[in-house]
Amino acid sequence: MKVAVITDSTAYIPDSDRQAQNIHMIPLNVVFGNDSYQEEIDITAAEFYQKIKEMDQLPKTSQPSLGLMTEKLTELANDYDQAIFITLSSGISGTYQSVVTAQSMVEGIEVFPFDSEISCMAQGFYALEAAHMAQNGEDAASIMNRLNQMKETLRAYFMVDDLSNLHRGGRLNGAQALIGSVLQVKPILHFEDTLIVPFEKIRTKKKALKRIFELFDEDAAKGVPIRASVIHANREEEANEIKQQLEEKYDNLEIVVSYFGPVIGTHLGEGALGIAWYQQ
Ligand code: MYR
Repeated sequence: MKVAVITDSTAYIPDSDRQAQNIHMIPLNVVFGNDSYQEEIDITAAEFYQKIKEMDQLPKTSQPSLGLMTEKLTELANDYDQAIFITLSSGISGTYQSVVTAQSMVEGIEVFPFDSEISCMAQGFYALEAAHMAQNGEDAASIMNRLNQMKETLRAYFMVDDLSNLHRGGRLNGAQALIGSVLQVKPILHFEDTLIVPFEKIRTKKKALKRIFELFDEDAAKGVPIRASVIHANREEEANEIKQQLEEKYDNLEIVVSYFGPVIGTHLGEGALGIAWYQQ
């Protein structure tokens, strides 16, 4: 069985790693007025954060077209028997549902949609693991089993500088818990049942980060091997410092810095920061 691994662009796996691991990618779009850009292809994260400083109107985002998906899957059918398609959370984008639709439209390849119920490098962890297993000759069923097993320990917490982008884009659930103080608090956010919800209401970014460290410690202190990512929206220096701090504290940790690219950055805004991890 030859298994292809595809993920959407919001996993933000750098192109060189995608090439090296043979991970296929379908881009989501970021739309400025009448101009639509396929992220990671037409626009980089750095260009995006520069562009939003120059524009007075915020961009919008859209999922990949069904046509693009069926075209890609049809192309993969030439070389592969099965395809695992790992998407961002079905609660924040229609991408997963489109894969489910595309699955019945293509012939010659068995498609396995996987709802990561998260996004960014946390989603990337699933794609990297799937690619590693596919290279070792595992079939789609055993890869799907492993991905579901990973879900049990995968955790991600993040915070934004300003909640209004998330709120405006309709991606913040349970916002009533924050009413009265929406713009003053720095809540820690996380995913619950595919949706973004506040995890804890905290007043300052410093305290929120300290709390995320405590949550991380609940798992890392057990001594089990942890794979993690610090994810930032144009805050690379800060992300590198956090990575270094965690590396100095734990020797059971494999950690990388990753980023919130254009599509996710549209909803979180510049300055967002998060940590995602799972027990290997
Ligand atoms: C679309 O237009 O289909 C894409 C919508 C993307 C919404 C993104 C909301 C923020 C996600 C934060 C992920 C944090 C992961 C650690």
